[in-house]
Amino acid sequence: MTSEQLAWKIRRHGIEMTNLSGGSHIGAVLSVADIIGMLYAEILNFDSKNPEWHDRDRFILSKGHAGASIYAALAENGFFEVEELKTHYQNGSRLSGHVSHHLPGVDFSTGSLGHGLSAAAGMAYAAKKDGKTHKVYVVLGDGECDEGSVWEAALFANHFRLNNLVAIVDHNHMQSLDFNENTLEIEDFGVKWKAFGWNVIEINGNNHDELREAFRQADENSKAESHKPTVIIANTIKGCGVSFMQNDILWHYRFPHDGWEYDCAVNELHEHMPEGVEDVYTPNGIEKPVLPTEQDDIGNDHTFSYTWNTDYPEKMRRVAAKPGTDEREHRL
Ligand SMILES: Cc1ncc(C[n+]2csc(CCOP(=O)(O)OP(=O)(O)O)c2C)c(N)n1
Ligand SMILES: [Mg+2]
Repeated sequence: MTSEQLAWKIRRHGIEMTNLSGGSHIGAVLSVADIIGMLYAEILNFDSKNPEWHDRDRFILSKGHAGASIYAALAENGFFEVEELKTHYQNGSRLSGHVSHHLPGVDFSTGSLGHGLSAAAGMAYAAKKDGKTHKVYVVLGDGECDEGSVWEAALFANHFRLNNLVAIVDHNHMQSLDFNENTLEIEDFGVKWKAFGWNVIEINGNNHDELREAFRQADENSKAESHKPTVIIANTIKGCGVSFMQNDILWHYRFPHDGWEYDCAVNELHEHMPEGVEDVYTPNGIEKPVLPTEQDDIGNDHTFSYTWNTDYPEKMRRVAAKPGTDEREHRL
């Protein structure tokens, strides 16, 4: 499966899983889908039939609230049945809302932000001590980088020259309740990582060519004399792939409800479905989608009151009338 196909499947599963469960964090799942798609399609060394294989690359999704993304990637790679994804967030399910290491293929439980880089640095340190050549990859949220423990781990990784460690920051400029710049100023982000001794690569994290090239460069870096760890600052769009969820803080916690929210999200994904992909839930999209009305609270950026009441209902009618139209916008 290509990285684009896997990223699309992660998005489609994410919509279904959050719709079925009433679970949160779909914006965070859509934001990170391309990064996870690339990692599981092309970068990580693993064996789904032998998840404990000692020489596998280690992976930690430190922004563990986006657990649906990793569950989808693991199921699509044969760690467990795709059917089990429907149990996400249900009582007794192995697929808890936040990432659980009780699942095959998961190396570390996350959800309490700020711990993944420390654990990854420890794994990378241990691998070096043991003379092992596998790598350690960790994905962090940018809001998560407000946690002091992230920077302590960053110092540690540089001090011990952990060139077998690659951190990827999903830099969508948002956290749970607001934009990062309104919460705690963290720019100039790349300069900060560099000052902590890391190689820094900055890319568009929703672009697969740029992601592929960044991981290739990170691999080159790991062989360089300096022995520095590498961070990939992946500039992304929170909610990427569903226009009315993009850059709207509402979709950090809200799930796609039955009706126009679910129908329009599915049909928007279908407009950009890569060749060779099958949608196991709605193979042809939704033929007669419920559309939003003027009264529906849609397409509104809920961060600022002056950005509410945008023209999404009208926009969606146009998209429905003209398949293939891409009306996505980037806030920045
Ligand atoms: C230690 C801790 N504090 C608070 C939370 C609640 N929380 C869940 S997601 C989130 C926002 C995270 O933002 P970011 O890291 O930027 O991730 P994004 O969803 O934007 O990808 C917060 C504060 C948490 N999970 N852990
Ligand atoms: Mg964020």
